[in-house]
Amino acid sequence: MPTHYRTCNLCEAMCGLEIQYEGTTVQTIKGDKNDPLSRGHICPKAVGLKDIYEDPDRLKQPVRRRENGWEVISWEEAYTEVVENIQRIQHQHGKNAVGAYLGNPNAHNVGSILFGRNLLKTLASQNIFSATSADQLPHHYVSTLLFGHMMAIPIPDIDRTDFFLIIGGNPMVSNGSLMTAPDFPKRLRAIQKRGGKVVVIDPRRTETADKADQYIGIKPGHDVLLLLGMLHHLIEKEQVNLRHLEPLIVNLDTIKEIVAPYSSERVATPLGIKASKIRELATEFCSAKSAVCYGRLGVSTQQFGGLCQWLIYLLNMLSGNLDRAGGAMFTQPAFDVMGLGKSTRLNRWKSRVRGLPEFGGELPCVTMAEEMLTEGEGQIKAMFTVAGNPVLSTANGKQLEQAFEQLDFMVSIDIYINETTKFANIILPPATGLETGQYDVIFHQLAIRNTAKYSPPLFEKSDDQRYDWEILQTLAQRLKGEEASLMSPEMVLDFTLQSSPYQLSLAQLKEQPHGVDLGAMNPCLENRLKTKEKTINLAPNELVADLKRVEQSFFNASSPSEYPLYLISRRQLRSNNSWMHNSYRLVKGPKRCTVLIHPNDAKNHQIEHGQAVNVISSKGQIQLPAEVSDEMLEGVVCIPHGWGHAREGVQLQVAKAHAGTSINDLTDEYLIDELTGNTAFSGVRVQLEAISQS
Ligand SMILES: Nc1nc2c(c(=O)[nH]1)N[C@H]1C(S)=C(S)[C@@H](COP(=O)(O)OP(=O)(O)OC[C@H]3O[C@@H](n4cnc5c(=O)[nH]c(N)nc54)[C@H](O)[C@@H]3O)O[C@H]1N2
Ligand SMILES: Nc1nc2c(c(=O)[nH]1)N[C@H]1C(S)=C(S)[C@@H](COP(=O)(O)OP(=O)(O)OC[C@H]3O[C@@H](n4cnc5c(=O)[nH]c(N)nc54)[C@H](O)[C@@H]3O)O[C@H]1N2
Ligand code: SF4
Ligand SMILES: [Mo]
Repeated sequence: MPTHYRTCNLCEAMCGLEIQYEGTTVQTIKGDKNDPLSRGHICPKAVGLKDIYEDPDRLKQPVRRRENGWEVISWEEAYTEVVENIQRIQHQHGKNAVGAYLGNPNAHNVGSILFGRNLLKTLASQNIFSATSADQLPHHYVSTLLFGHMMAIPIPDIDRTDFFLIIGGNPMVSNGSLMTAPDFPKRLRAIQKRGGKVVVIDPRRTETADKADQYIGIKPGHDVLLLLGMLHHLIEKEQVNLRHLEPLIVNLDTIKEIVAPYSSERVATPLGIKASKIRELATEFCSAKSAVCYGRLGVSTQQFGGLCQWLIYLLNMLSGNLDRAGGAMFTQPAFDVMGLGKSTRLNRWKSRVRGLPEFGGELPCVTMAEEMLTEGEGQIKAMFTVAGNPVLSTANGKQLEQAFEQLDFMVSIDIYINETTKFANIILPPATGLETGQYDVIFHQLAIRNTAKYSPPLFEKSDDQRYDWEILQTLAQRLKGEEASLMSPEMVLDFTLQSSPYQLSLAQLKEQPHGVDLGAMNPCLENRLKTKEKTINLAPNELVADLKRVEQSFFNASSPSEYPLYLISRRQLRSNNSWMHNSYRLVKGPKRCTVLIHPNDAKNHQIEHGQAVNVISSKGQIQLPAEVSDEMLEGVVCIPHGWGHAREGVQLQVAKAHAGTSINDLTDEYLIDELTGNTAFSGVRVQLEAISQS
């Protein structure tokens, strides 16, 4: 049977796959043992690639919404209708009247990464949104202020570290994020085998915490206090050790001043973690041979996301662990996105209704619905959604449904008729997954080891299908009235790879189907620093000023809330955000869309394991089964995101039969990190109500 090797494009882990197939049928999908990064690891989602390829609900031709249902139309008809409507609305209401939302799969798609910007440039709208501001915007923000580029994100060197401090990440399930680390379970064990230590800080004793050496429970949104307390101890004990960063560092004295009020004793009370424990953690971190603090989704999607990432960068820098083996390091990928553009720009405009700041050409996605619903000049009248499902993925999805419903025109580039795309007038479906060529432009940049790999399409797309990049290019060209360009992603890839220091070519990569190993990360800070002055300002004004919110939130008396519990989210091994629940083998088994409740909270509310409960926030309420579990910190409940497929008009047969409910019907578009505008999914206040069993 013929065998095909490729990289899985579903999550950030970039696992190498070995696929056996006959004709156009996939027989088996296994891990590729010869992939230098993933070394044979895969997760249960990999077989989802076969299910997506074969999915009868997947769209292959454009469709138009009519009063009595969807009709298949030709590409020509679809493009013409889209271009006419977008131009009509631009002429009537101006460029800002056309908005766009870009979802997560764009980051996994080489064509969309290389060609998607052309459409955005053509639209020239200030109303561009993406999943970035429901996810990792705080990382980009802090990287821009400290290192001069949104992609200058230091990656934990977990293959060499002696102390791995994980705050708000669950890589045993997520397989790592802003840390492409396939085969995380083995890599974690390897740290322990070589005598290192892994510590997890999380409101839930997660799958990662279970495998760690130490777990510390924390109240959602309180991490900023822990980090300030740790830095305070580090500075007080004169453990600052800048090593080779010394000549580059500016404003260390300011850091000493601003951290001074946050002794472990002072932060301990609002934080709910003993002062001695905070000091111990700081001491262990500083005295380890090498150490790295890694903060991910749980400390990004919360009210102090920007501050948390800043303090984490500081902890790594001041303890001498930035740009050093076993610490936080910069990658040197063969395709270097930092080499392409200018340094990142921010704050060039503000959102019209709420005045939240732009970052890298985008506005926070929490402002999207209000920009559609609030009348006045600059109101959004038409939207593109590209590989995104914001109705399930962004805060207050119900409001977004109302907003999409009343648009003048909407286009979705997507493979499904789902909770978001059902509102589109026209859906343009791309070829996807096994039908595409792949080079992970973004995730090689964020990987714990430098490697390069190109995967050709396994199956040819049909003549009547289009790639994402072809759709994006065609729309951009027709909106501009230009001739079609002859460039393809492969051409850009080849050119860029050849001009990299590794001097690779696409042809060479094609000869190495398992990928090419370019070695461990190396110290390279001076090359990666993109600030104008070539220095690192430890204390940018924006970040320093934001500390006043810490004082207001934690050190002023607050009144008790009518919503006594905190809500957080969770990821599940067999889910991928909102869009893979149409694969039967990924959804079968016991119901997974449950609310986890600590036994004491369950007792207080007279809730039994398995009982249906209402979870209520100021934005709405949802009903789901309770799962009583001591893995929760008392006072915190937890619901997975990406469920809620029972909405009318969704054409996903399997997902509808395993619908669940959407956590984002509870989350609040006004609960944000005010500094960056990132959504705060963590820490939404809720109450529970047992539903009596009849
Ligand atoms: N409460 C809560 N909400 C969250 C999170 C959380 O932890 N808690 N996590 C947040 C995070 S980290 C993220 S990244 C966002 C994700 O938010 P989104 O990116 O908006 O949502 P996805 O579920 O990834 O939706 C992906 C869409 O792309 C389509 N698609 C899949 N493959 C392709 C393709 O090849 N081409 C095209 N054009 N379309 C394709 C799918 O059908 C689906 O409609 O959700 C965020 N929302
Ligand atoms: N199986 C699977 N894998 C995925 C995805 C998926 O949907 N399914 N999605 C992919 C995407 S888009 C992303 S961005 C990555 C994300 O990858 P991770 O960052 O690992 O994300 P999560 O697994 O959501 O882990 C976040 C953790 O933060 C904790 N947390 C919540 N609030 C707080 C808080 O206030 N403080 C602290 N300290 N912790 C908190 C949660 O309990 C959770 O354990 O995963 C990717 N991988
Ligand atoms: S961990 Fe991610 S990249 Fe690896 S097989 Fe699973 S979904 Fe694919
Ligand atoms: Mo994400």
